[in-house]
Amino acid sequence: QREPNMAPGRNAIVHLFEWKWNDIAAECENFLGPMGYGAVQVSPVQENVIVRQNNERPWWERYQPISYRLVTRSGNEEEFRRMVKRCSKVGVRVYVDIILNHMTGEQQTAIGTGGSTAHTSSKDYPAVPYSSNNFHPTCSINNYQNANEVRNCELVGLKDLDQSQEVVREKQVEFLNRLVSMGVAGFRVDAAKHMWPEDLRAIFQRVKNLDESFGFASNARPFVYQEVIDLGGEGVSYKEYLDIGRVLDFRHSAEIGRLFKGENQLRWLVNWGPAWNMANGDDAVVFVDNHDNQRGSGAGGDILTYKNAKHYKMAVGFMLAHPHALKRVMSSFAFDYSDQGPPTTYNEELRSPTFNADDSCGSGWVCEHRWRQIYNMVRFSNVVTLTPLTNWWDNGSNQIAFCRGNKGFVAFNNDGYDLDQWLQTCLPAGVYCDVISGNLKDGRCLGKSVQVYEDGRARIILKMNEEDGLLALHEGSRV
Ligand code: AAO
Repeated sequence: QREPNMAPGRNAIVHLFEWKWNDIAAECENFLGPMGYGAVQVSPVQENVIVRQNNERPWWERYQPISYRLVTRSGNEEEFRRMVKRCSKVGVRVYVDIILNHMTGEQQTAIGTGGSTAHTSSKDYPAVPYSSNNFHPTCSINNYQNANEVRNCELVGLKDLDQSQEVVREKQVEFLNRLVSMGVAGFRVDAAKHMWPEDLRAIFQRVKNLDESFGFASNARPFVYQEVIDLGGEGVSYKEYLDIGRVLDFRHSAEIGRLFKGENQLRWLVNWGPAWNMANGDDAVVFVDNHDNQRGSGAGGDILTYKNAKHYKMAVGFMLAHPHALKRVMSSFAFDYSDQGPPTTYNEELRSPTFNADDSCGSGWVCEHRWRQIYNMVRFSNVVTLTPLTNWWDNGSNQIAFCRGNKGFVAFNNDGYDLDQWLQTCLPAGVYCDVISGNLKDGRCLGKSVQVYEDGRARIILKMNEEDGLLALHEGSRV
């Protein structure tokens, strides 16, 4: 189902990668709700196997389920339940990253975050229970041209469940229904590409309607967005999954990275959307980076991340300013190498983020979603919802600008020289605060002020050496 079930006037998802449930609950109340975020994608909720590698716990242990009990380093079932309630109350939906494709990889001693055990070599998972005949025979995925192999063999050695079996479907539907009854609004489907669409369809058809007591419309269906990496030329196409829900569009991530890294000219963005061979807006969830490709795995390459902050903020700002598709903002922990786990305390528990006076995070958390340039563009995207993109302008190179109806205006400069132009902003006359360079606080603009004249035009200046390469004005930023 493609409808995200967000509260009116909201439209961005934030992925709080590896956060604890209690911290997410507080974040919903203190930040996500007030700032207009529509939903939070949380890390996998089901019990996972504990992996120790070079004396640390890699982040990816959470992608190796050992049971469907809700106990992980993010918290236990009670904490999860309370989080969903508290987030829902302040208008923020919760989407869960669900792993239906597989269980763990091969482990000498498999012990889970809730104490469950398994015998991985004999594919025995008593805490579900699953036994060897609930899995596909062992074989590895080498050839992505071959859809049978992609779906019936093991992704990086992870024991591959057979979702065509009624027993497997039953366990998985029960797991999803349990989440729905706790107020969860949707699911990010991990490794959807590695499951048969007809099996996924059968499973999601059996998931119940959303619980009205959490403020959902009656008969609302859970939102589904699926991880189907499709950059073309493989045996599996994202199109096979569109009648189940949306898909995560990896082409968007790759192209927007190239553009704002300066490997492609911004003027080409004039026809951004399906013309770029991306999925239709109504079919897609788009993002600049995700938890895999920000660390170079799962279709990486030209990906922009927090490590390249100026260009990253421009790319995220463009995504949020543009009408195309449903948007997801990444919120990372800082890392130096790809296996590195999240910030922890001395006893291996997840560490809570700390917050600085300027709203940014500390203690190892990057919190891109708390960067002024990003949360103000989330607000921008809420203000301009449903307005068309008009008055496209470019300089024939890497300076571009456009309006969203008569509610918002943005400009970008990725050229090695200043932008200084009289441009049509489409806004009513007045003084507007550029919410990228500073907040509008108690009626005072802490950033650049822009005078819009009677004819809607304004002198727009974005110098090449400014901290940020974009400028944004909107209805709500009028001084
Ligand atoms: C860990 C260890 C493994 C060990 C395993 C089992 O790292 O060494 O064998 O445990 O013990 C995460 C981590 C994995 C980790 C796993 C389990 O990333 O390293 O394995 O947890 O703990 C494919 C899948 C896609 C998947 C992606 C990573 O299609 O579903 O690989 N992403 C999700 C999650 C991810 C998670 C899992 C799935 C598993 O988001 O976090 O793994 O739950 C091609 C294909 C893609 C394929 C990539 C990578 O991409 O198209 O489908 O993604 O290859 O193999 C160009 C091409 C592009 C191509 C790309 C890379 O860009 O255009 O199509 O090159 O070749």
